[in-house]
Amino acid sequence: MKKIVLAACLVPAFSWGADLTTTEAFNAACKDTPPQLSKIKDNTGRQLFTICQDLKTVQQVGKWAKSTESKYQQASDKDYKTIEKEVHNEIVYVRDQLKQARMALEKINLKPNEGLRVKPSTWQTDIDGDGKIETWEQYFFAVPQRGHRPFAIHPPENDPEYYSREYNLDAQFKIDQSDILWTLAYHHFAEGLLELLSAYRVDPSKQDFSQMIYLTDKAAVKRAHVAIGKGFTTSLAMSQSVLAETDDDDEWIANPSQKSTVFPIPLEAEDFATWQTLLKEVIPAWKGDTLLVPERVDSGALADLSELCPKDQGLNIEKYFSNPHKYPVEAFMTYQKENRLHLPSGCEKVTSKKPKSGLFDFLRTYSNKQDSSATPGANFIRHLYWVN
Ligand SMILES: [Ca+2]
Ligand SMILES: [Ca+2]
Repeated sequence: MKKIVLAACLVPAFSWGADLTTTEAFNAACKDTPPQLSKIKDNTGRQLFTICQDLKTVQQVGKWAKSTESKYQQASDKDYKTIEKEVHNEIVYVRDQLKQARMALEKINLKPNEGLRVKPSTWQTDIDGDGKIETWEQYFFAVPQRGHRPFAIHPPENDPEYYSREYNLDAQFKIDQSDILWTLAYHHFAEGLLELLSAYRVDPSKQDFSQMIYLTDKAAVKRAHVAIGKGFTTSLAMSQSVLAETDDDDEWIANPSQKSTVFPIPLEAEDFATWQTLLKEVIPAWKGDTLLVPERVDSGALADLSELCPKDQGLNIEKYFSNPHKYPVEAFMTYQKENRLHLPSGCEKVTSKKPKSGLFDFLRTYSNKQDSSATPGANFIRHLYWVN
């Protein structure tokens, strides 16, 4: 979440020269930025709009989470319907807010020197609306130290020493078009995920567990498919844009020859190659141009996917999203019976026009490489959350 939020809030600026490198500039900028995207006419304003719009979303979620936490802990079974509705409404709200920021980002095409200089550790605000800025709020947007680290998720820390040790509190950089694409890809993914969540509702009073989660908005599933697809193509365009950069000027995400960067994960040429190869498999599979036919494997995460569809068929992801299950849990519940996920609406015969995707081949080769040695590029997928 923090990752998406940082991505979301990455874009700032003042055409009159006030960069977002102090808390005062940040607060003033978000106070002055018009809330309507239609009133904004230039790239500086759009960068600013995105960052302030995402800040507002983060604050709304923070406040909502704080106000509902104790209420939900005390809730009884009969309150469940109300809670379910409130959570659904919050998902829809956040989706619509993110959409505004995404639309601003899509309009940005930065020329040299139009990008803002930003220092995220100075973006300090009261996120949960209790009138205080606690340590976790102070450093919510701060950038972790650059270096290789294991992936970890933990609740926000409130210890100032943790931030001085693990974070680069001096990190600042100048936004360029690659960074806009980096941020945009996260917005597409987040919007797609929220579209998907918004499409389903939960009815715990259902006796049949497999029907507890049910589809109510088929069009939202389609929109989710489109948004996530745009996330993949934007991510590929971003990797190409980063590799094409020849300057080395206070970078955010950087190619191997750029040394002036505060991006938390160092990326080598092999990482870019792995990333692009992966996306070049994922994009046609996502669009339904290739079909997913898992390799038979004996162990590991892919073993459970040995079969998605009947013999000689593969999963067409696009088709599945166009005609999604009314009760998605059923797909898993029938797994025991059919010995594969129950995805009849997405299965299709493999033909020369709809060939088998190379995605599972790639993933198997990749995971073998990762097991056998510390090959450069082999750790890349672990860092995907930083490069979307
Ligand atoms: Ca607070
Ligand atoms: Ca750059």
